[in-house]
Amino acid sequence: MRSHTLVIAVVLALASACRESGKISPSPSSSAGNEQSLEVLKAEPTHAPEVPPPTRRSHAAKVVVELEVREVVREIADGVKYTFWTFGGQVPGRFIRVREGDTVELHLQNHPENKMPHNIDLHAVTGPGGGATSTFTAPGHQTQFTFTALRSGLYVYHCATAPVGMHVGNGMYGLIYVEPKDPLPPVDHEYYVMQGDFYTVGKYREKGLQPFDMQKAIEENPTYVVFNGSEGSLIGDNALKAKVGERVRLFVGNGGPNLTSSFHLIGEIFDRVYSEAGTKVNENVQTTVIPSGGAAIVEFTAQVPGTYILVDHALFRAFNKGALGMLKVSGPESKDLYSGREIDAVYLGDKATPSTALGTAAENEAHGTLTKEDQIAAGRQLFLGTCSPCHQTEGQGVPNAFPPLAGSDFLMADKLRATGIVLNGRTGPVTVSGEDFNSVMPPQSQLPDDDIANILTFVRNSWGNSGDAVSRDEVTEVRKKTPRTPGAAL
Ligand code: HEC
Ligand SMILES: [Cu+2]
Repeated sequence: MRSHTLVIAVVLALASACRESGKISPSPSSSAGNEQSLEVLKAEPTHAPEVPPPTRRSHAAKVVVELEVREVVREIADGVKYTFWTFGGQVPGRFIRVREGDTVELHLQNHPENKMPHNIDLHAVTGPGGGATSTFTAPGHQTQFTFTALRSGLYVYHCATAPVGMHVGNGMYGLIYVEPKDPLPPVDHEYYVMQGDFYTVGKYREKGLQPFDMQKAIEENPTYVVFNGSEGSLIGDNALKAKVGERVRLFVGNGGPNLTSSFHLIGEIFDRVYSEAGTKVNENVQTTVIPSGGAAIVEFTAQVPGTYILVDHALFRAFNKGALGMLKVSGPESKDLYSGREIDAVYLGDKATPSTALGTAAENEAHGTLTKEDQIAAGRQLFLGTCSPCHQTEGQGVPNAFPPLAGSDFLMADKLRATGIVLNGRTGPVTVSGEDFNSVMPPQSQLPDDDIANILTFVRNSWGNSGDAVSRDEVTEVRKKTPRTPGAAL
């Protein structure tokens, strides 16, 4: 079986070696390089999660790579904007693919609208600074240097302009893959995923344009840890896709600037991992460590249909800072391998049903046009992620354990008291619509004030409840007046 597959792989590789790659096209450029006789090609680096196709070359070439630095405002989470510094307009930077032995002529362009100087250090370079010293580039300027890709592997590149941590922390990193002369076997899908940690002045999911927080960065206390530059980058319609039986290769990088990733795909085992993106293969790995400024290549075959969740298995990063993505596998069930139904909601929370409600509510609040309907829509999504595990999706609660919110006289009697319960939790006997409970609700004060206002507006206007909206200002007031219980978030 194994050798059979191998034979097919070799035949495919040989066949494709005879074809020209669609993504790399010849270029007339003939600037300085080591060997004038080399064929000159222009690389077409891709945005994540796409990966350029294999070079399908059996000889070295001179590859011209152009990277344009852009400083752009984009969403890091629903309704939360951030000024990213990027190689190519998105985080992570564009994926560059060359072949071992290639001469790479790298052009770095710093867009005239940018405010900062930038440069590039590619870990694939052998030479001082990895190119950084040759590429210091002011806005509106362009620099270039040439290197030989001596060693195969998947390498991080990043900006190395002072303050280096800040340039990297704003998203200035990407991956360059130097294909080995003897290439990896072809697979059905190759994807590009890169983790990064971000530091904002506002707390997690606090809306609006959020400035970089130098102190949090120095303390290595990120507000966001995300794949591919935002919380939503691999969620819902943006999920990675594969069919049952298909082989998947993930090129995974970690830009940092601070955290090491415990990269894990819930419900899969990586049957092959090139740990630290080196040449050695490890087999049957559950979670692979990816250091800041490092990478890994992981491979597996999709066998059971459903939604698989990519996480940093340092789990507060996944569930409270955004380090969560999806791979959707479609195709026939194989009950012998897995009997059950989909269990998305357990891990996905409010990501299970992606919506733009949070962004819309934030936008309308900023413009002073927030309606009760906006709040209810945003609150519905947040409730799923935050409250429904205990109070249940229809607010019906669980007898003797979790009191109902549906038709709750206790909830509706006093909205500021209810706000205080969400912020500070509650413990001790309580009677809700004639039923007695005596348990513990943990404080939810990690949520920003507008999110709490939206959740309360939703629960107070759902499942038979009807009441007025709760405003962000009311939540802010209650937060100020009531001290946090020990251990709760501020
Ligand atoms: C980990 C489980 C858990 C989570 C999560 C949780 N609660 Fe509760 N909640 C409880 C328990 C248990 C009680 C009863 C506490 C007691 O006995 O004093 C309660 C009580 C309440 C009450 C007062 C009683 C009632 O039913 O009216 C309200 C209001 C409430 N929760 C709202 C929320 C909201 C809104 C969220 C989401 C932001 C939430 N809770 C998240 C467990 C939870
Ligand atoms: Cu920079």
